[in-house]
Amino acid sequence: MERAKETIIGMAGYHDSKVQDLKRDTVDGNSKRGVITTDAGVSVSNTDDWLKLSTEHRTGPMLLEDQIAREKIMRFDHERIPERVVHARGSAAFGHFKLHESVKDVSCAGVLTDTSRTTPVFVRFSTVLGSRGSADTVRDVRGFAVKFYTEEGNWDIVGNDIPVFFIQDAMKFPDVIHAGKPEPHNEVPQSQSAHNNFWDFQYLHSEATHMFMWAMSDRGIPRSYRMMQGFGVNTYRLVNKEGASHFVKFHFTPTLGVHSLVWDEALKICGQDPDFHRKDLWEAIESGAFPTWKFGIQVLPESKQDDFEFDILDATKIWPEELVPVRYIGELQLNRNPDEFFTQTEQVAFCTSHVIPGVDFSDDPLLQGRNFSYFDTQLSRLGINWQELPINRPICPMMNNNRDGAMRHRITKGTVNYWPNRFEANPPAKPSQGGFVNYPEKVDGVKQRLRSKKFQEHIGQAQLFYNSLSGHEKAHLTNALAFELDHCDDKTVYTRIVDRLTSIDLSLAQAVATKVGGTAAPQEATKSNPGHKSGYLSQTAFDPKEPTIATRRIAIIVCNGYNASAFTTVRTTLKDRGAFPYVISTRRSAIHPADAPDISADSSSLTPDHHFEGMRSTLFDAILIPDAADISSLRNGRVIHWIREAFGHCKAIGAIGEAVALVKEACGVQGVRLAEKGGKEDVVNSYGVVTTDKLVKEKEEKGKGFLDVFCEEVGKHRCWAREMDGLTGLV
Ligand code: HDE
Repeated sequence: MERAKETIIGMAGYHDSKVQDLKRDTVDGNSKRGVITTDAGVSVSNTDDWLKLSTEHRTGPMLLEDQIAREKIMRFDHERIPERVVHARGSAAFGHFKLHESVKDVSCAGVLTDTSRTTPVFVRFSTVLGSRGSADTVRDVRGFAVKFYTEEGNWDIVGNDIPVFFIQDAMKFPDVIHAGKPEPHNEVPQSQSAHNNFWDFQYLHSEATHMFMWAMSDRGIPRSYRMMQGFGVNTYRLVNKEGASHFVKFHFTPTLGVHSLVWDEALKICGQDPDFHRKDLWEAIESGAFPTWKFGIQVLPESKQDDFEFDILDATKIWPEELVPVRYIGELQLNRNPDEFFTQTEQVAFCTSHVIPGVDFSDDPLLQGRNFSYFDTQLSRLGINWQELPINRPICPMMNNNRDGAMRHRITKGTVNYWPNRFEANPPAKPSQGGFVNYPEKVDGVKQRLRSKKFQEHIGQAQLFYNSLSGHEKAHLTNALAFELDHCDDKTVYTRIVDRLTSIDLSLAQAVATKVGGTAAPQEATKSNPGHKSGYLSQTAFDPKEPTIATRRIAIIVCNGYNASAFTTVRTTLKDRGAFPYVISTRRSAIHPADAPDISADSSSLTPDHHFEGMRSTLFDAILIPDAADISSLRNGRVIHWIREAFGHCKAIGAIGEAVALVKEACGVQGVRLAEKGGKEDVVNSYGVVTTDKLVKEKEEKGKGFLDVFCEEVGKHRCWAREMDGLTGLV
């Protein structure tokens, strides 16, 4: 009862309740009001020179008695904590969850039934294998961990961007991670699955087949955290007010669609901008383009548990949406960047065991092990009192008799720290008061180390996934396997994987074998691919109904003598439609339009955002080159490479007037048509290369012009036909 009262008080301006909570521990590091002090609060007059025995002419030995210098150095010496054993590299943001449709038929959780609530969240995205300082765009699974600060306590969905996992039983986790992490003798390679040990493990565990197909698909190299799906992966349980239980899987689907980089681009970005995803998330939120996901559940009544070919508790299997549709019931939005990386993104600690009344566990053997592991790992990473840290503590009142331990900082007044006590202080809550009650599952079995029969089939859903991909996705997957196995120099490893591929799809196996070696001959044991498909596995299934250019990074290439009116129309239109346009030129000092070539005329100059050497085409989604009188100043190897590379990565390219000739020089391959001077067509769109002789103002204004066609191409993410028709030289 007490708790309910406090909860309501704490809920004033509810959507900000976690913000209010964090304020208690937040100070302004940029403030000019105070002076610098020691940790004990004593003002300090010098933080630059260690106390020493010196004269004006000679510097003498330093004194150990300088407690100010010692404190500064000692604090620094101990700044690091162990990085996460997996998912070490990540970035996070605050936001909220809004429920649109109550699911009180299946759960009594407030966050899933009360549509008037706005629940604060903190979401951390991550790669799995790399160290904290590794690059963002490596091929890997991405973590998608959501902490809901609900009125009934914290609920964590610790998910991934891929809906299945490599293994079925948690006890295998150390093996799969050891095999994937850098090899033990030389700590090579960093954040890569392209090595002998990873693939050795994959072969020796045929249960991993489905997941490695996902990891090798475009899902392994997302364009942005904002453009990935999130999946709870494990099967959980929802329990309603009447105590009835349903099995459930959780889904987050991005409203911007699901999009990926191309491999050549991902590789290059690892060097050109290792923080690419981190910055992308940060910048989108700073500019007010808040990433959103639809939140959905797949629900199955207990009575249907045995109705499928697969075991619904097997985390290497999806529940195909044709069999169990997703019910979209809410929306997740990220809208605030953290104030400090360490105390928030690094110290946040997720636990699958953090559930709230109305959500419970299933007997999924991966989930059960995870429930132990996450709690356990926080002890070595953050210490026993990790749940007290500001980012981890709940927004609702918290009270129990857990006390002491290193770095305890909460001060609990009173004379008793046990239950029951003579004061009846802090009694357990009755179920009617919201006390958590475990679902009274009836269990019947023999105590033994065994997985049930349906866990033994491992190929069917790998085939379902492969068959459901579009042509370009299949080509990417084939190339990814060929890349990875090329990095395995142990013949046993790559020939075995080719063998495994023959049991999925013979033509896939043959294509990979041709590149890496091994024999993809149909064997007796080879399963024929029955060709079944699902409509929800290809990334293209999630393309937004209305293609959008919102948050797309578009490079506008300009040079001295640019056409000011064309440039202004282009930049304004792109901005108005939500894109992030950047002006790129040969230098970052002022350039001048054709009608104001006077270098001293500051008012008519433009300061580009970057020059060609500072950026690369890989860091943009599309390129647009407005008309310019002096286009020949862009005719050099670097600029030609910029445009040519964007063409190779299937990006939309737009050119106006004189710039068309430049595009022709860079990517005028046979098959790509371009606008001709004085030609009949106003706008030519050929393989996503959109060209026009000149920008016709009325057409642009009425919405049928060059910019509409260009934006439509950008909205499609990439022009895959370019690759599939062999124009890029990359497939
Ligand atoms: Fe994790 N995992 N995991 N994992 N996992 C960790 O917990 C573990 C698994 C996932 O941003 C660790 O706090 C076991 C599946 C994410 O802080 C650790 C098993 C899925 C994150 C751990 C799995 C995940 C982790 C390391 C097999 C997708 C990052 C640091 C049974 C559904 C959370 C930490 C963050 C982190 C154990 C399998 C997702 C060691 C034993 C399946 C997103 O506890």
